[in-house]
Amino acid sequence: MPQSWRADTKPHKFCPGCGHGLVLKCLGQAIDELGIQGRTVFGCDIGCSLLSWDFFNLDSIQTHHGRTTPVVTGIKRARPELICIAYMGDGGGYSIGVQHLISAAARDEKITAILANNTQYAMTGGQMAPTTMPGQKTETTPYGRDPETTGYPLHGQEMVASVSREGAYVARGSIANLRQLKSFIKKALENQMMEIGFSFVEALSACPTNWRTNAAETWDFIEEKMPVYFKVGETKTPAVGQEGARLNG
Ligand SMILES: Cc1ncc(C[n+]2csc(CCOP(=O)(O)OP(=O)(O)O)c2C)c(N)n1
Ligand code: SF4
Ligand SMILES: [Mg+2]
Repeated sequence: MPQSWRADTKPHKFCPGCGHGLVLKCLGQAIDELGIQGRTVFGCDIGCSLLSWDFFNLDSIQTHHGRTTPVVTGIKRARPELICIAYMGDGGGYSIGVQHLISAAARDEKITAILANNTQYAMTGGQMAPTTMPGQKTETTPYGRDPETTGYPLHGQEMVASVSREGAYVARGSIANLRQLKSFIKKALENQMMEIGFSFVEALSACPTNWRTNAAETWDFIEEKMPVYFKVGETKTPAVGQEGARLNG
């Protein structure tokens, strides 16, 4: 268990097989390895991410749905010496709070945003989100998402990369590759520590409860189906910039 986790609040409250715990494990390990526990603030959204409000032994704040990014931005502006993290779901970051995420990236706020993409609004029962895959059945698309009437999955990570400035770090990892996901989160935090620029990591995550999948189906969705639309890799790094985008497949 990462040092920066609170042992007294474990086992955590996520469903069995949920991806949030794995993303937060990578975050905890990155905080440990960077030695920043004493000066890190953690903000979480409404959505299943709110179940992490007491997850870490860090100063933590739980915000209104979609508003984690501006709240954490405010903390960072008031206390620039702190390392400030905004944790959210795909609904919070790419739908109801998309204006905040995009604006923070465009303003080059020196914060780190981490978004768990589980292709739907999980906490409210699994409705369609901008990230829902074509043909995917949800509470509001019982016959499967039809791109003709509801569009194709939003490439949120690429959207954030396209509006962010040189010096930003933007990547997409997956719970299917925890070592890589941790390294992306670590690089994002280092970007903030070195005051280089905005940083953002999307993590492909799992929600077996609303997907109604068994273990094998869950991993198939994460490893095979999601990467068809959501390419895993670093899209923007301070060293190579946006033009040198490299996707690691
Ligand atoms: C302003 C507002 N609108 C709607 C809601 C209802 N609501 C709560 S959680 C949620 C969905 C969260 O989905 P996501 O951000 O993807 O997180 P997940 O639960 O999937 O991890 C919604 C719509 C709310 N709490 N506040
Ligand atoms: S509903 Fe889905 S996202 Fe929420 S805790 Fe359960 S498995 Fe995780
Ligand atoms: Mg979601």
